[in-house]
This record gives sequence, structure tokens and C-alpha cells, in this order.
Amino acid sequence: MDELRGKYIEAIAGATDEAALEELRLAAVGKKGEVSLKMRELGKMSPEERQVAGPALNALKDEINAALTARKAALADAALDERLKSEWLDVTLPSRPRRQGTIHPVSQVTEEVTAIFADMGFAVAEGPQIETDWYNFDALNIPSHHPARAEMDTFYMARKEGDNRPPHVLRTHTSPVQIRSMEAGGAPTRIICPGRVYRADYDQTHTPMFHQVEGLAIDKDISMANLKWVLEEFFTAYFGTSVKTRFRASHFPFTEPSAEVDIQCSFEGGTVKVGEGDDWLEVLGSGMVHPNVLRAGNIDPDEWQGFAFGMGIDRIAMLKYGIPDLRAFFESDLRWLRHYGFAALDVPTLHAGVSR
Ligand code: 2NM
Repeated sequence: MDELRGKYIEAIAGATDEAALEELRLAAVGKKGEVSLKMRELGKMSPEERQVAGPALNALKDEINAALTARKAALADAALDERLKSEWLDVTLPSRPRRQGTIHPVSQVTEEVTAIFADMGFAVAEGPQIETDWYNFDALNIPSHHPARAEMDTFYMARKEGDNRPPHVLRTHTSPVQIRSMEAGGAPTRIICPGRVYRADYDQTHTPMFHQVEGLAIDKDISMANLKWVLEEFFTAYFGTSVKTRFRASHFPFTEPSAEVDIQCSFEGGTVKVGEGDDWLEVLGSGMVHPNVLRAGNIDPDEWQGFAFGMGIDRIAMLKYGIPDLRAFFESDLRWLRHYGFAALDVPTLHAGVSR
């Protein structure tokens, strides 16, 4: 027994991994291990011998098991010490810089415009970008034969073979949102509708998708005078300087009378400056909503009237922030976005200012 003890205790102390320990465990105290076999021999012994050998074998088994457990723990400790020596962290290192995105000028200007009109009591309305031809055209007093339909460079959605209903269109303006909003909310109302619009046109100053904001105010006694005040208030807040407007008689199917609106500017040294000089820049279309359009929105034109206007968000963004090329807006060039983009948490409000 002393021989067994000497052999296994020494071997366990010299084992260098868990697999070796397991082999030793099986060889010593496993079912067919040497100690276990010795225990089986107890039955052949005389009671006197057994009384001595039994407890001694049990003690040996316990001793070997304890040595195995201790060696296993020692090996695990040593392995952990090794890892701790090689795997360490310098928690005082500066963190990796996080890449920050920027707010696109179109988003920025949409927020600015929204803040200014919200202050004058206008709510924001949104609607689908794929429209029926009813909402995009007929409801806006543009019947099928009307030349304005052809002039709009409309994108038509595909129809299945044999389906002869008029195709849906990508909205060419945000006016359909205003029809939907009249239907849903009735009069009086004050809303602006910012959003994407689509026209098949591509050159220096046109992209097939661009952004518009339209406004609509309906009440019992709304007039062009209210329109002029609202627009001058808007441009003055937007450009951060007093801006004169000039109304020129015009024509749109959805308004009567209609006016194009210019803002005061100067052209000097190839740059446009808004709110100074005696030149004019056309930025907006407007008018009193046509009775047919009010009727299309389920509003009685004998009881209600209102003004409406529309302008290009991309265009007024270029003017305010000195961005020369419209097409760059939609190229997703990171250098451009970092140069013309805005800080993500710097939200425009009237009290903090809408200019950057
Ligand atoms: C413009 C010019 C003039 C306009 C009209 C309407 C509606 F739906 F209320 F009738 N919304 N926007 C309008 C009027 C838009 O854009 C150049």
C-alpha cells in the first residue's frame, strides 16, 4: 500500500495537464484502478486482516482523490496566471474615436422651415409618395387633357397586362397631401407638407427626385394679404435678415388668383445675397386655393377660402448655405456630407435660432 501511495502521489504531483490527471485517476481509483482492485480483495481476507486493510485502503483512496483535486486546482491557477501575464488591458488608453455622421442640408432646412411655420400655427402633414392620378392631378384641378399633366414629366408606375385603370404616379408635388388633409380634417386648417417629389428631369438645376414644402391655410376670411405677411415673416426668419418680397401675377391650375413670389437679393461677384440689393430671385409659387380644389377636399368654397404656396427645399438650402451644385445633394459623397452637413444634436428651434 505504501508502494501504491508513493507511486500515485508522486505521479500526481508531476502531472502537467488535466488529461494526465484523468489517466492517473482511472489507473488508481477508477473502476478497474489499482486501489479499487485491492478493495475487491478485501472479501478474501480474514476479518482481522480486513479490519486493518479496509480503513487503510479507504484512506488511501481519499488521499489520492484529494491529491488529484489539489493538483487540478494548482494547474488551473497556473494557467490563469499565465493568461493574466499575456492578456492585459490598459484602461487608461483613450477610447477609439467614434465616427460621427452629419445631418444632410435637406433635413436641416426641413427642420428649420418646420420650426418657423410651427411658430405661426402650421402643423406638418405627410402622405404617400406613390399617388393615384386623382390625388396628384384631378383633385388639383388638373384634368386628363390639361397641358400641365404633360409638362410635369411624371413618372408612371407599371400596370399589369390587361389592367386598364389609370396608373399610379410618383407624386410630382406635395399638394396631394393637402387634399388628403382637407378630406381628413376639414376647415379651418393650417398645414405645411414637406417631402420628396419626383419629376423626370435631370440637368444642372434639376434632379428626378427633389424636395418641396407646400403650405395651406384655410379659414373664413383668409386673403392674399395674410399670404404676403406669412411669407415675409418666413423668409425673414429663415434668412435671418429682413427680406422684401415681390408678387408677380402668374397661373397655376390649383389657385386663382395665382402669384409667383420673388425675394430681394443682390448678385455681386458671382454670389447671391438675399435680403439686400435691388435684384429679385424667384423662389415660390402661390395663390388662393381654387374652388374646385376645395370641393375635391370636401370643403365648401362658399363658406371657406384659403391660400396655398409651394417652394423647393433644395433650392432654398442652396441659397442659404451657399451650396453651388444641386446634383451633389444626392451623390452621398462623404466629403461633401462632412463639409455641408450639420451637427446631429444641434436641432434648429426659433428660440435657439434657425441659422447656422
Ligand atoms: C404651388 C404654387 C401654388 C399649392 C396648392 C395646394 C393645394 F393643394 F392646397 F391646393 N397646395 N400647394 C400650390 C399653389 C403650390 O407650388 C409651386
